[in-house]
Amino acid sequence: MAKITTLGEFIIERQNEFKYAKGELSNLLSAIRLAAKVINREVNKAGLVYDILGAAGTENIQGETQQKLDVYANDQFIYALKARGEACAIASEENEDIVVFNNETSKKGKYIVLFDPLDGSSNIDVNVSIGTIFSIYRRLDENKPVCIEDFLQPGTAQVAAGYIVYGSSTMLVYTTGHGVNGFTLDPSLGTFCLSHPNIKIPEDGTIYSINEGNINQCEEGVKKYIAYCQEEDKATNRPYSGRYIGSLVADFHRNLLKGGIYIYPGTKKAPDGKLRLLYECNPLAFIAEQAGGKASNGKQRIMEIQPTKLHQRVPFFIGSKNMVEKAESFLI
Ligand code: AHM
Ligand code: MG
Repeated sequence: MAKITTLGEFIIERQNEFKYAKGELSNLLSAIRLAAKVINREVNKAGLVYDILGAAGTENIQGETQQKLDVYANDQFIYALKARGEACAIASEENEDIVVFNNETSKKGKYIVLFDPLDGSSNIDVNVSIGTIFSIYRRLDENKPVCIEDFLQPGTAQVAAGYIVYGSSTMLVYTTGHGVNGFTLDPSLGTFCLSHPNIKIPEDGTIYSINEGNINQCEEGVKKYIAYCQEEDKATNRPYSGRYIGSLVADFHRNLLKGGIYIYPGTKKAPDGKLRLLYECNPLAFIAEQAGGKASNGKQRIMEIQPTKLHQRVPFFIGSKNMVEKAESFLI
């Protein structure tokens, strides 16, 4: 039988790659994987337990209806991170402001964590893949109370980032800046096992992912790039295939493994697009770059954007290096 490497073993094996205290990252990731397993358990019951389905009757600060599972997943992340003491505060898509942990174990925590606890949650009720995205930073000054500035660091300052995709199987993919590795949850063991070591995104791909319903709302450059994707040209394998699940994590994950580009551009109605820089775009950009891909807002590298607010949105072009560069060449 082939030797299984669990996520826990892998983290310990690779902890020398982490430039700060070794156990800290291990504790943080251990909190995240525990929350992921608990969320996975609930996500898997979504079709069975009728009262998990449907709206919780509350709205998050962006005016979107929260699903019960969004709230549940958010709580699980907060409980797990608070219990370990490495994180002193978090920010989440589901909370308007940062949440500071004032318990004794967490006060001195050196890290802050941003996450989207359940992304693509409109897909929950229809049994389509959803995901969790997380991003970890070192706080700026341990001797000062944690504040919003700790969260407004550019993506280049991330110390680790990852996502969990709850799909036909559940996978956790993460990076600490030394490549990207993927782990599949073995439900019989309840353990994430290394299944995708050292993931590299193909430099070129043949998949484009965009909500084409919005195409008339997009700037000319985006329209022209999509027309380019659809054009016939044998030499460059065009037309490309359009694939859009409507769950960022799942769309990104497919393109990461197969090669492709995901685009959520600015539109007339929403010039900055829909996706949030801090807990959706930056973590996936870190993973894409570590896998050899690219992420941009069309003009600038995502990870170099200086954030100005917690829930900032940004146009997003991510995936295979040559595809992102080609898309950028159409934008003025
Ligand atoms: P959410 O964070 O409210 O779930 O929204 C983010 C999701 C992404 O997962 C997905 O790619 C996108 O919204 C789909 O949006 P649209 O329906 O406008 O194409
Ligand atoms: Mg989201």
